[in-house]
Formats: sequence, C-alpha cells, structure tokens
Amino acid sequence: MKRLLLTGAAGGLGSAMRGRLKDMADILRVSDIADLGGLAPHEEGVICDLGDRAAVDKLVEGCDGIIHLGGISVEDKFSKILNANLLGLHNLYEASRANGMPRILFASSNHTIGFYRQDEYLDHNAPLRPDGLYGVSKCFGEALARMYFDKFGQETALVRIGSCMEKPKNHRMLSTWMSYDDFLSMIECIFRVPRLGCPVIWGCSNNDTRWWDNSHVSYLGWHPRDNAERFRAEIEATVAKPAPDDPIAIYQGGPFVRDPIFAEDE
Ligand code: NAI
Ligand code: 15L
Repeated sequence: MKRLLLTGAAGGLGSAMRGRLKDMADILRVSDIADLGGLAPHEEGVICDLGDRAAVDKLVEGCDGIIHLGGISVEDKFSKILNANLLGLHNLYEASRANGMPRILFASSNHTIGFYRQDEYLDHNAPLRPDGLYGVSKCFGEALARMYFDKFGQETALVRIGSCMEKPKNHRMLSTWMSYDDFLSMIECIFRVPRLGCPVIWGCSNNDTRWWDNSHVSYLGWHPRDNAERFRAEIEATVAKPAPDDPIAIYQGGPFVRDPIFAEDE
C-alpha cells in the first residue's frame, strides 16, 4: 500500500501497533483527536474528531487501506459514544465511499456478545448480545459495515477484539487475550487476501481456553501463534480469582456486564 490510515493512533492499541505497521505501507497516516506525540519518518499525523464529517472526508482522501481503532473504547455516556462510534463511523464509511472504498479493518469488540456465558463456545453466527451501550455501538458499526458491503461492495474485516494488550491481566483474559504479534499477523492477512468480503473475525490468540471459533475465516490464512496459557501461573499467583457467582466469572464480557448506564450530567 502507498498510504495506510490508522485512526485511534494515540490510544493504547494504536500506540502499540504504530511501529509494528511500518512495513505495511510507504506512509502510515496516523490520526486521533488527542496528541499523537512525535512522528516517525514513515508517519504523517492528522488531528481529527471522527464526529467532524468534513475533517473525516479529508482524512480518508488518498488512503489505500484503513485500520479503524479510533473511538470510545469502554462504557461511557451515550453522547460521547454517539459522536465517536456512531456519527464517527458513518462519517468514515461515507468518506471511504467517496474515496475509492479502501479496505477497512473495524475494531469491533467482544462486548458485542458480552452477555454469553463463559462456558459457551461461539461461532460468527451467534446472535448479538451486547453488554452495554459501548457494545451496542460496536453492533451498530458491524451492521453499518455490512450494509456498505451489501450495497456498495465496501470490504471490511469486523474484528471482535478480545483483550489486545502486552499480556493478560486477569483470569478472564486467559481466554480473551490477543498478543500484539498475533494482531499484526491478522492485519497482514486482512490486507493481503485477494477477496476479503465482510467477515466477523474473533480477535484472540491461540489460547487453550478461548471461547470463539474462527474456522469460517480459514481462507485468510491467519494462524495466531501466542497462547495466554503461558501466563496462567503468573495470573494465579498475583490476581485474586473472582467468586464463581460473580458476573466477572460468569459472562464473556466480564466487568462490562456490571457497568451502569452513565447519566449525561455525571
Ligand atoms: P483507547 O481508548 O486507548 O484508544 C482509542 C483512541 O480513540 C483514543 O486515543 C482516543 O483519543 C480516540 N478517540 C476517541 N474519541 C475520538 C473522536 N471523537 N475522534 C477521534 N479519535 C477519538 O482504546 P484501545 O484500547 O487502544 O482500543 C482501540 C480500539 O479497539 C477501540 O475502538 C476499541 O473499542 C477497540 N477494542 C480494543 C480492545 C483492547 O483490548 N484494546 C478490545 C476490544 C475492542
Ligand atoms: C474492550 O472492548 C475494551 O476496549 C478494552 O479496554 C478491554 O477492556 C477489552 O474490551 C476486554 O474486554 O478486555
């Protein structure tokens, strides 16, 4: 690719992936509403609110691919989720439609299905069961992407990320963790495969206790190599195990299922 756009580049995952994406394109256009820090030689920076239609149109212009990580990433007030995750996504897809429909990786989330139990094994056909407004916004994103595929042929990978961080932080993440290396190899497969379509892809490593079946996307050639199991002893020694009747131990969405609906004036 000549120019790859990375939104949410100042966030936790964006910061971790920026350097790793260096060989994916001649230029990495990094964007966020927050300060992007220093730019590497292969990067160009654009400060942009995803809720600003005109700014997003300019942001997408000239890009051959988009990794969309930007937005609200936890439960929050609806007004904030509305701007970044609903209006922002609509802006991104309209901008893409006007600019040659570059392939998109949409960072969806396991919180689209957070109310399934941890003893259930899901495939991509499982009906949505979001665990909060944040999860609902990711369901909206998946539906929007699917509509743009069916109506216009816009390709998107709907990546339902589990917990993508340096290492798992608790017992639940022994199932949901995805390593940065596995995310990078997934990204490479998504942008290399001749025909992507608009598949749901579960974003977790090759964890012994994973809950999700990716066999429908074997055509991508993605083979996650890491396994959270190597952190089990460390987690068991350092993190208290939740009681079996604690929702954190029952539901796939873990602590998100306990979040309230946040009031606008709080
Ligand atoms: P993060 O919250 O650290 O990063 C999100 C970035 O989006 C932030 O830098 C923020 O400034 C930016 N942003 C928020 N509102 C914006 C707006 N209106 N306009 C432009 N930028 C805006 O989240 P993280 O962990 O880096 O996650 C990245 C993406 O992956 C998010 O979309 C999140 O929902 C998704 N995801 C991440 C998971 C993880 O384990 N890190 C798990 C599941 C999904
Ligand atoms: C998410 O969707 C969040 O963005 C991230 O912060 C993690 O909490 C992750 O899910 C998770 O479920 O562990």
